[in-house]
Amino acid sequence: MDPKKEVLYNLFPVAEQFSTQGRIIDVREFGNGNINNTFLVTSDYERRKYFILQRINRQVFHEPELVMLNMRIASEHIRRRISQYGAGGRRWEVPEVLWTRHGADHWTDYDGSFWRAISFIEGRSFDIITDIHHAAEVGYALGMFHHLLSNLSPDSLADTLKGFHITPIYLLRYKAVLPKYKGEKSAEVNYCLRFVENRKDWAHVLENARAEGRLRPRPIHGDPKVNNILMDTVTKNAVGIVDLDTVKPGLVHYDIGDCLRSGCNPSGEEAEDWEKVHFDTDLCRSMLQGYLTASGESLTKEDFSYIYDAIRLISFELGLRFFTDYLEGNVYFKVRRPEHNLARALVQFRLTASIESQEEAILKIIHEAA
Ligand code: GN1
Ligand code: MG
Repeated sequence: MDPKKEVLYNLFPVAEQFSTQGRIIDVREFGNGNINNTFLVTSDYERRKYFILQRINRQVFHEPELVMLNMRIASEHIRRRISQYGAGGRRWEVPEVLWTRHGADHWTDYDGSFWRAISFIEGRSFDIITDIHHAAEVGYALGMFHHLLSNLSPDSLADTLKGFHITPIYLLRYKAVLPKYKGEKSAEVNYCLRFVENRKDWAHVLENARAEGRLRPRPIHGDPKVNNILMDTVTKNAVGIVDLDTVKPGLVHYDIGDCLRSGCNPSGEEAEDWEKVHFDTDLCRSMLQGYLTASGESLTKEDFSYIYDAIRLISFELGLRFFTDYLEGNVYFKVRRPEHNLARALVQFRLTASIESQEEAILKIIHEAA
């Protein structure tokens, strides 16, 4: 908890909607999300001292009711499965949707803001991987998530974010935004322009494989980055994966690529010196092994053959998303300064270049893990 953050008394009445027992004593900003606003609520109810309150960004999630439905379907499925078969003998927690005083899974403010609350899971979140064990545990958490949802039909989940992780759609957006950009063509902007230009024809790789029936949709997390995996402070093991807003049907490759691009970048997404960013293959090996330990036999030979592309593509895609948002005037991701999304794009493109320069080594790691 960051004591510098102030108490938000104006949010007490919102938090009270979800606090069916006990009195609210504290509400503060929480975490580093780029889309929604997240708060930690403290109440005097001993059995639920803390919970998480969030305002869903309606510019991004046009149907937040469906986001809640997906979240409930997935988490209830996981909870049922754990109660039947256990969670590999370890502590494993699933975020639980909290009900309002009126028995709903969200509350809409007088100004149209969409609020929801979820249980607080005891554990620590890191923005950057600390060591090989941490890497293995982050991989394990994603593998566990995929394993627990492997018998849930993807058709039971709604598509709450059309085009999410579909790189050709991000490219179309980029092409539409680019001619309207009237800002400076700095060296950094030119680097990004060239970077995208040189890779645009390959960016269809996963969607082509899906269209050809080589890869099939499954329930995915959608955002399994390092700080969405909670770690037990004593055992240093992963205890759960949070942020279930993007749970929907998709390719597990989006998740695997996203987890690896996030975890194997020791400088982190917000690195100051983008030129020092690199992809760490030792972390990659460990994370993949962790993933496969938990995910079981769920990946086919064909699935394995697209893992390298997925790692490269999702890094590139996130760079493209940040860069497009910079060109568009920062309308999607929250920023702390006007050039923030450009800086983030450079980090992801540099990471992509590092992945490309180590293609052989990464392919060998994937081959050995398989
Ligand atoms: C966004 O809001 P947050 O931090 O959970 C984004 C992800 C990106 C991530 C990069 C719905 O997630 O796709 O990978 O930023 N979520 C959405 O940090 O676009
Ligand atoms: Mg998220």
